[in-house]
Amino acid sequence: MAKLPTDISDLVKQFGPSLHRVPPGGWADTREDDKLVKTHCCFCGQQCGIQLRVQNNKVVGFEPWEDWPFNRGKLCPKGIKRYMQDEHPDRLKSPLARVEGKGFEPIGWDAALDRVVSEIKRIQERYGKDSFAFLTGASLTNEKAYLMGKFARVALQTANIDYNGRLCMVSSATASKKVFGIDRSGNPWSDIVAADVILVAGANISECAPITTDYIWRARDRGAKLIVTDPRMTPIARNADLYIPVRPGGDIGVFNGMLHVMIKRGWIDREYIAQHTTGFEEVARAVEKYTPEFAAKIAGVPSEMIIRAAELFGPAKTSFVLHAKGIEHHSKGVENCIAVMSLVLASGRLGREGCGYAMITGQGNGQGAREQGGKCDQLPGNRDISNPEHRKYIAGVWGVPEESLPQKGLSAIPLVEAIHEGRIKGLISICFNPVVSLPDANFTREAFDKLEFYTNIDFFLSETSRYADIVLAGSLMEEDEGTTTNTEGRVIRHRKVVSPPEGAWEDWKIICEIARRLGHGDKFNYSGPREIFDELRVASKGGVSDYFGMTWDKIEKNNGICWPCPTLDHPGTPRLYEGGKFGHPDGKAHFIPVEWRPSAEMPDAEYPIILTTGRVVAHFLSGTQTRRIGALMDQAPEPFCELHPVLAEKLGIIDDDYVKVESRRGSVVVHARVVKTIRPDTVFIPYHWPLDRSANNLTIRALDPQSLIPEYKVCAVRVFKTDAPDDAIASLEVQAGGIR
Ligand SMILES: Nc1nc2c(c(=O)[nH]1)N[C@H]1C(S)=C(S)[C@@H](COP(=O)(O)OP(=O)(O)OC[C@H]3O[C@@H](n4cnc5c(=O)[nH]c(N)nc54)[C@H](O)[C@@H]3O)O[C@H]1N2
Ligand SMILES: Nc1nc2c(c(=O)[nH]1)N[C@H]1C(S)=C(S)[C@@H](COP(=O)(O)OP(=O)(O)OC[C@H]3O[C@@H](n4cnc5c(=O)[nH]c(N)nc54)[C@H](O)[C@@H]3O)O[C@H]1N2
Ligand code: SF4
Ligand SMILES: [Mo]
Repeated sequence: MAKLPTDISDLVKQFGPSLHRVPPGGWADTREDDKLVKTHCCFCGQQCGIQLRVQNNKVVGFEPWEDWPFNRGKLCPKGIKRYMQDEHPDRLKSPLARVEGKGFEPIGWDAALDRVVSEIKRIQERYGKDSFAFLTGASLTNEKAYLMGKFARVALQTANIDYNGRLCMVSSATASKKVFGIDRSGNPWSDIVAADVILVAGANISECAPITTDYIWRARDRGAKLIVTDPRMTPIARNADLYIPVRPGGDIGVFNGMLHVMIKRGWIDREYIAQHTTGFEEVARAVEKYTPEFAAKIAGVPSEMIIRAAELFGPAKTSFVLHAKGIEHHSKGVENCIAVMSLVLASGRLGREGCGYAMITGQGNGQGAREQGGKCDQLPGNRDISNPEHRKYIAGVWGVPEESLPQKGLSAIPLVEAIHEGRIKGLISICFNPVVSLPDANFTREAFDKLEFYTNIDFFLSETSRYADIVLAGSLMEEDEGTTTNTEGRVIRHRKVVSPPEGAWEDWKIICEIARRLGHGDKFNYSGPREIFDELRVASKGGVSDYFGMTWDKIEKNNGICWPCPTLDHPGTPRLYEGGKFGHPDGKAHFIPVEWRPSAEMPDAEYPIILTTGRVVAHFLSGTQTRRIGALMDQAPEPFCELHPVLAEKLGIIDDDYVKVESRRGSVVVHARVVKTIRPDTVFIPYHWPLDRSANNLTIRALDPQSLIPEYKVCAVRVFKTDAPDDAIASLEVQAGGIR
């Protein structure tokens, strides 16, 4: 037997010096056609820096980008595996046309675009401009998001444009505007590290904002206390000083109860409140009845927990609140956010180091996309489409008469309802997979079946693309250049890493070409995203989210710039509300009283269990991208139903059994996962899967009346043990996208 080496130098002798001889400049320089490009992850709102490895115009791997300040080289499993999308065999490399009885067949661009344009014209002439709608997405760069808003209003002239951020950021955005006058997280993430107490409300930080975990750990290293509210003991909750297993929909109990105790014990900043806010007395009156005992009944937790939360948060010197969908995906999502914002405001701890709040941005450009005009009620610069002054300004930038700009149209769910009712006949969509992601999926599928014409721009054939008459082959993030605005409100540069494969086009080119064929070429005559950005800067000038003082070069030189940045010599604004200056015309923050009310569908004798839905770390949103990556599917191959051993025993279910989960709208059959980390009155299913495994077969189309976000986090279900579905394996294969 060969003698084993006893130290490293022996190893080197045995295997040769190449083991540790790195060529000058690193391995990347060993081949001329091999380079690393510094850019950002395409997935979540953390927008981590990453280096993509390119060989022969192909993305073949990645390296960490350790100098990018936000994530300092760290990545989550999705960031690590994202490069596997690029050369995926499912990648669309040509437009496709539906041929009756045959499925899809590739067709040329000219024929595809001709068909799209003639159908838009036919439907709009026959049924009116608004009968053709547009759904866009927040994974698009700022440049593309801006272009989509302009395209809908100038080329399609439809009021009915909305975006998938409607399912995501609108409750926090509405609340933040109402309370602080600005729709953005208040602070840079570095402020989390300097906080003495951190309250995480309804956010599965470790799985959904994984890099934020590192900021919280760094605060913990300084001795910071952590409070987490979530019906499930998520990984971050396991490390909390106080974990509050709130009943889904019960958060106002926790927040109003905490404020009640804070007022009683004198843990509020009366001077700050007097100087910088309005409306506190009304809120104080409203929370008077939220004694810990009363609040505890609403929250479904012991009153001691609410008192303890107030004791930790109330007297702290510095504090930070982070919230996400757990409190936002409700028919009272806006009120939930307002209630937690009241805690921040009453403490007077915001607008300075270690003091503030963040609504964690979900999608990669969740922040920027809504600012640039993808929402039915907004024009670029976070302007209001109903405000005559705002309309006039944007009409001027676009060179069209103000009267030609459509008014506010339908938001995403009412838009799909209008399709179902036959009021909307045609649809174009980009960067949105509603058949998987909208609530009440059976209803959504019926609606898409009714469209006279539907075209979709994607780089994979998504479940929604399957309803299209024409599918247009668009581009991946790394196949184009532009900017996104991360969860801190920081605008960052995405590099063009490779060109789209032959036969696919950059998204912006597709849209500009459709606009040209519709007769609006003069307004869409761009040489590329840089030129679009320059127009966007002007369009945002003077708006709340002012990008005018940014250029791509300046953004790059500064590792990103936070808006507002009104002039070229302005450094940007990482921290809002310094010195107690808020976004409302009176310069103050506005307290707003909120009362708890039940969710739209509460459990009853027929459907006695609460279903809540959400995510797992390995998959992204509707899964179109991550279900195609074998390494991520290995980590999370299929959905499951999490339930507590007490509930499982009552239902005669053991771990790994197949269970049928049924609501008034539909059902799914999935494996049971019996865990002690969930409330016994609640079950949880992640929603990244389609068809018979889709959590959205079960969810309800109830909306928050202000933000119009769906209530994904509460509906009533029943659960029982069942046999394996006949096609369990086949169905998994379909869901993986066919080919891995
Ligand atoms: N891995 C992964 N990361 C992602 C995404 C992804 O798809 N996958 N998507 C990105 C996007 S777009 C978004 S919006 C974010 C979402 O990020 P999160 O909001 O953190 O994720 P969710 O899983 O939707 O919900 C968070 C938690 O809310 C809890 N919850 C449910 N009901 C309630 C309630 O009534 N009150 C409270 N307090 N908590 C409740 C759930 O148990 C869950 O743990 O993640 C982003 N990051
Ligand atoms: N039950 C339940 N449902 C939910 C949620 C929940 O918690 N529970 N969460 C909701 C939330 S927060 C969100 S954000 C939504 C998300 O829901 P969707 O927005 O529908 O999900 P995505 O998977 O992002 O869909 C985007 C599609 O666009 C494509 N795409 C991505 N980037 C680009 C691009 O740059 N160009 C082009 N042309 N195409 C692109 C992808 O391939 C994919 O097919 O889901 C919502 N649905
Ligand atoms: S998915 Fe989010 S946390 Fe993960 S690497 Fe990408 S940007 Fe970072
Ligand atoms: Mo989201």
